[in-house]
Amino acid sequence: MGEFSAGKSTLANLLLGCSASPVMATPTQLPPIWYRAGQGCRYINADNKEVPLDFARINELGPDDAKVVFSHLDARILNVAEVIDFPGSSDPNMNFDSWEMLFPQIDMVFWCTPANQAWRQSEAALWQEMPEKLRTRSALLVTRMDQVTSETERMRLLRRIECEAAPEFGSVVPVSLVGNADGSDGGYEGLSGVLELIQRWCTEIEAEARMEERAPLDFTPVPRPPARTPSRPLRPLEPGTIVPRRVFPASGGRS
Ligand SMILES: Nc1nc2c(ncn2[C@@H]2O[C@H](COP(=O)(O)OP(=O)(O)O)[C@@H](O)[C@H]2O)c(=O)[nH]1
Ligand SMILES: [Mg+2]
Repeated sequence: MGEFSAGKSTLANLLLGCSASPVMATPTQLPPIWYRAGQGCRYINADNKEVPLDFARINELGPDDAKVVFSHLDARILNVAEVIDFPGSSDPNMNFDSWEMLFPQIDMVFWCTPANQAWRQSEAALWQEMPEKLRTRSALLVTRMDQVTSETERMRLLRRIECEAAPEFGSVVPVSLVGNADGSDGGYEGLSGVLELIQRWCTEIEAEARMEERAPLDFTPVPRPPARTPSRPLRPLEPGTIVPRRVFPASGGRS
């Protein structure tokens, strides 16, 4: 998630290991694209019906045509986590209702903010409105760090983000999503940090799912077998039938 041109599709492609998501130079109004393992592509139209789609023609979908596009791919990451590439949150034509429809399905969020205009008021305002469940496992990725050339500028930017945005996220990761052949981390600053977060959160989510699978505690009383009733009714005892051992009749006494 994030605003236009923040690097969302570039990140999706890096995670998927292919150029699946259209990386755009101009604002477009693509619907959320949900990548899943397998083959084929379809979208959910305004009437909630599934319609087959030739992914190459995704640009032809108008903003109100599709609530979400499901694109099935053969990518390693999709065996552990599905990836949703959201449209820019700053798009005035954005259909927020179709976003909200997806929220219950989302386990972790990477919010991309570009270093040159990082964490604008509009982003902060929208993030505040996100449900708590989405914010629990979330990271702010400060993209385009390769374009911040001076160390002073870098320190100043990250200090500001630390104050203004870090408390709202689980993590803040400065990243560069365009490769730099001689750089460490495969040239993509911060990418290994993103992969570690995904791995850690997947492990947590699996552990939570296992706990939920366990039989719930049941506090209803366990039924007891019925009390044994004598086969014939007991006769009432005659007085004096039972003499306590240590009590002797007053007349006789012990010799
Ligand atoms: N230099 C640099 N360019 C980036 C980075 N991330 C994205 N871009 C470029 O920003 C443009 C928009 O990226 P895109 O992924 O389409 O942004 P989206 O609108 O958030 O999906 C593309 O030209 C990308 O190559 C980055 O970390 N560094
Ligand atoms: Mg995009």
